[in-house]
Amino acid sequence: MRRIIVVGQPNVGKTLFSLNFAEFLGMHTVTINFESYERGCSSKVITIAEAKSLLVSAAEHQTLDIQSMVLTMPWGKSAKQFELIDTTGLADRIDFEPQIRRAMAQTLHFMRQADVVFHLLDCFKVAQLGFLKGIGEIDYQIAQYGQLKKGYVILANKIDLTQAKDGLAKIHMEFPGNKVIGISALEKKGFKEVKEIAKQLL
Ligand SMILES: Nc1nc2c(ncn2[C@@H]2O[C@H](COP(=O)(O)OP(=O)(O)O)[C@@H](O)[C@H]2O)c(=O)[nH]1
Ligand SMILES: [Mg+2]
Repeated sequence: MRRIIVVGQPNVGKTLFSLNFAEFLGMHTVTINFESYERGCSSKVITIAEAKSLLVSAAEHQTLDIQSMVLTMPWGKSAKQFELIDTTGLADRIDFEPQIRRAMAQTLHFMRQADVVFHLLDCFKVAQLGFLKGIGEIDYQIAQYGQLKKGYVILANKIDLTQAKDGLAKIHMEFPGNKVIGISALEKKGFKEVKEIAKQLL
């Protein structure tokens, strides 16, 4: 089964994107498989609404497990299954917490195994801080690594917030030659385009 991995800095909206994209594809209840160095593997059947209240947070590093779901994409007259993998945020600095360091290493491990990389950036943050501070060294590294994959797409998130469009323009300038889609994980904006590109890449 093909795998799409969702990566980016902490708090860019990876978990909200993953759950709302699952909902956009028609899921109401999902089985989430959790995997971490400390806790091993487990899985949970949960409604998307419950998962959002449990797993999405304004606090950094809410996601310390690899959280994957098997989703279905319409495929001609039938359907195609793929895995969508939500990850721990990658940051420039080396974290003080060993648990966070291990979770980041696990993100890198899963990124190696993925076919397609969805790289989330925060348009609002880039608009506010400028690209020097809003885009991390880690983001340029992810972009470089993404070129080696079957598919690499930048999802410029939080486009619903005021001034975020300035951030989107800056992201387009910083990553020329890459596919960039402006999205709102919160309002499911841009999801139709994300679905179309996912269909091409899977
Ligand atoms: N306004 C807005 N907020 C968002 C959007 N996506 C995520 N958020 C918020 O950003 C915070 C971090 O989201 P989360 O999905 O947990 O980020 P993660 O750490 O990358 O998984 C939460 O408070 C979300 O509600 C978006 O598209 N628009
Ligand atoms: Mg998360």
